Amino acid sequence: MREELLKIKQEAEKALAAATDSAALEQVRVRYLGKKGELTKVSRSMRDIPPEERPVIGRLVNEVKASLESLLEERRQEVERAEKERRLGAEVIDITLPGRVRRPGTPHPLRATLAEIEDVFIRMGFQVATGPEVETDYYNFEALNIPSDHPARDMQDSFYISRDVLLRTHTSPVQIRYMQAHAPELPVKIISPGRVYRRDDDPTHSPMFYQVEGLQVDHGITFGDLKGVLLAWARAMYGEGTRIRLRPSYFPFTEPSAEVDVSCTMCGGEGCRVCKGTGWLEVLGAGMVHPTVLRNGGYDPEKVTGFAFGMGVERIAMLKYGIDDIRLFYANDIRFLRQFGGIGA
Ligand code: FA5
Repeated sequence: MREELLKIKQEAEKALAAATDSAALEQVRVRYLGKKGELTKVSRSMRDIPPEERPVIGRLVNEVKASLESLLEERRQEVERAEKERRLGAEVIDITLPGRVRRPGTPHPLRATLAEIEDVFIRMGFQVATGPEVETDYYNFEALNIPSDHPARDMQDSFYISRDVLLRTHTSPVQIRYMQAHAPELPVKIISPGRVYRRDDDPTHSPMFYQVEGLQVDHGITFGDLKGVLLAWARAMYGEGTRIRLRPSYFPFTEPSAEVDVSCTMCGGEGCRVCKGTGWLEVLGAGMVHPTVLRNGGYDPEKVTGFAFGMGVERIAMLKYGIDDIRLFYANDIRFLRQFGGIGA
């Protein structure tokens, strides 16, 4: 029995010395000190030996057990230290790597363009007014001198909610709403930015887009005032050398009416691909407020005159940034959006 115990002790010591990781150590522990391990087996067979030898063998079993346990603990500490060193050695920390920077958001190019447009007009003394996107037929068409059988309605194919309610096709209804709310106050001098909707969908036309309306009504407002305001805006927006050109056009709510072109922002008027060789880019519609519209707004066209204009914000942003597809504004592609301003760009 004694020999057997010493043999177990020697074997276990050898196995402990040979184990080089925690898993191997655990195997050795189970094999010799576990519930079904070699030492336990010896303790169990105590009843087979003569009673007088039991205390001696019992003590020896306990000694072997204590010695193996303390050796196991020693080895465990050594092995864990070695394992930790191996891990640290394999894990190379490069302290020269740049940190992970959290990118701040950037303003959306349309928001940035809108803010710039608003800024220029605010500096010229215009106030910002808004109106609803869900509009009545009366404000969107009738009050603007576009009766239901008027062919001009075809140019603004609309989304109807009911027979008399629709998503507004332009920001011009704000002209009427504002005048009705403020007549007979003078001057009326507002811009009105906002979303508008049409049944359009191609690389340069979106079903939802932004416009900025402008309206100035006062005693003695002339076409010259309109031209001066638009020229000042174009120069603030696109640079001092910018020129504008007005071409006769037609809108039911202005008379006379004009399409306003800006000298090409890409070639400066020489003629290029963007302006299709003409040197000019069409950016907005404008004109002198029609007497009927003034009357519908609550003003006397015999006493006051006014001008109005409406510009497409996407168009202006596309020209400013050289963007050739309007759908990029709404696709939410972070690679596109990150290119505009901000620290994260
Ligand atoms: C109007 O909407 C008039 N209300 C503008 C106006 C106001 C004229 C006041 C006179 C006085 P028009 O339909 O041309 O006009 O649209 C104005 C601008 O909106 C266009 O020059 C264009 O830049 C933009 N636009 C029109 N349809 C779309 C579309 N589907 N997607 C993007 N921009 C558009």
